[in-house]
Amino acid sequence: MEIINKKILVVGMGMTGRATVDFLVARGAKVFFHDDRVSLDEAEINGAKKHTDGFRYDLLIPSPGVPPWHPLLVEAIRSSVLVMSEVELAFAFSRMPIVAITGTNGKTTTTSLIGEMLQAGGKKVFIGGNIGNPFIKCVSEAQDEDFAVLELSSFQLLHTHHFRAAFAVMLNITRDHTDYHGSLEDYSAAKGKIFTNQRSGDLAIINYEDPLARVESEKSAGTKLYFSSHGPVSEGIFVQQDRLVRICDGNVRYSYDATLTSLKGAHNRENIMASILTAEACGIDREAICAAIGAFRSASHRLELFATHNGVEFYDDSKGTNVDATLRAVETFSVPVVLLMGGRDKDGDFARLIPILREKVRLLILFGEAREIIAAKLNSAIPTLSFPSLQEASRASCSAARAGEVVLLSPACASFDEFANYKERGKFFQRTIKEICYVQ
Ligand code: UMA
Repeated sequence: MEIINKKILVVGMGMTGRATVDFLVARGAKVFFHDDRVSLDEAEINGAKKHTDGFRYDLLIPSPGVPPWHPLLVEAIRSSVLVMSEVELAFAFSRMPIVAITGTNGKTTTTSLIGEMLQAGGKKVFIGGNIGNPFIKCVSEAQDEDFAVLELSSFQLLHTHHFRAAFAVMLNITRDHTDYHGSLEDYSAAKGKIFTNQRSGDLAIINYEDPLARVESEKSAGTKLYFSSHGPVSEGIFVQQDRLVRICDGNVRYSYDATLTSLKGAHNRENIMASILTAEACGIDREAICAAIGAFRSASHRLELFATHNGVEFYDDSKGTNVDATLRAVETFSVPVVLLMGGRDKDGDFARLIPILREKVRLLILFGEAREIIAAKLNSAIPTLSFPSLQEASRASCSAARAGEVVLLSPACASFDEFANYKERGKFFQRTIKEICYVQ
């Protein structure tokens, strides 16, 4: 791809936009930037000039968080200007096989675990993408890694054209980000782009139990392997009691011990199975795979047990930003739960939670902008308290929880009404709970 002297507009000056500007400026492009943040008043950032209305450019690169209905994107597409994501740009310059992971939930855990399995098997890897390390940084450097392992969001896949993953993992597709994509169908189609350019010889790894994942995988011309937490698959891996049973050429070949892991929940078994299939395909032996599973610890803000006080366990699942994630988090507990849910709604189908809330949750504490929307959709299904802020909700959870119960923050909503991102929300929750429990 030729970029010298090309006029390129980069929209959004967050982590992705800045890394993209650095890459393009270093390669001789004429780079311009736009950001809607009013506080950002620099005329130039890292060699890119501020974009002015009416300016004509050859290529537009939107940051992942910039929605497809942003006026600059709409105008670019109307005037037939090429729009591509930073992932597509990086792909054009990449030289190593790509392992790409997408799905509504479990992406970060699976990406990290695959990365650790490959490292345990002696491979050098770049781990990046939505996990918080833009892919473009990888192609800006020496590219001496054996694999690039990329967590990809629907936002990053939407504006890809030629992007091709030698190994593509689809964990699950449930309703999320409809405020951005417009509909579940468009969200699903964006995720499905992970398969679009796969060729024979490439590998697609798919959750057999997820109907949308299977539909999208039809876009792949590669070999298909399946994982299932319910029953046998024709090729791949499935759960049978405490074993993960590997099926090759239609026959049981060997199995892995499913109890090796410290990760909780059926959803994490799915993440582990997807990782095993990927690591095996990348040439990693079973010993290294098992060592990585045993050593792996869940990342911060994902069902993270961070405090125990007066017999109550406190979990931070701030990364649970959609209904399905919250459902999976609540499912993992066998003791009564005091659940904190709320934030900014993304058109969540909260009514889906009613059966699991009735079964597992003794008290629901709603907070933030979405609290009334959620309450209306749940229609008084279980005892509920409601507060404007997470701070008030956290205090109420401490007073209400009894010994032997769990307090769980799993918001099913975005954090942006009160916080910059889910990490800040999780840190705030942990700090608040610790202050109440230990300092009071
Ligand atoms: N901006 C605009 N106009 C808009 C939207 C944003 O100008 O309409 C500007 C903002 O003012 C800001 C910049 O764009 O200056 C932010 O860009 P961004 O939101 O794309 O954020 P980045 O810092 O580039 O981070 C992005 C991903 N963010 C999103 O997808 C929202 C990060 O994923 C990712 O780690 C990073 O790229 C590196 O690849 C975060 C995320 O929340 C963790 N992802 C979603 C999720 O996991 O559910 C998809």
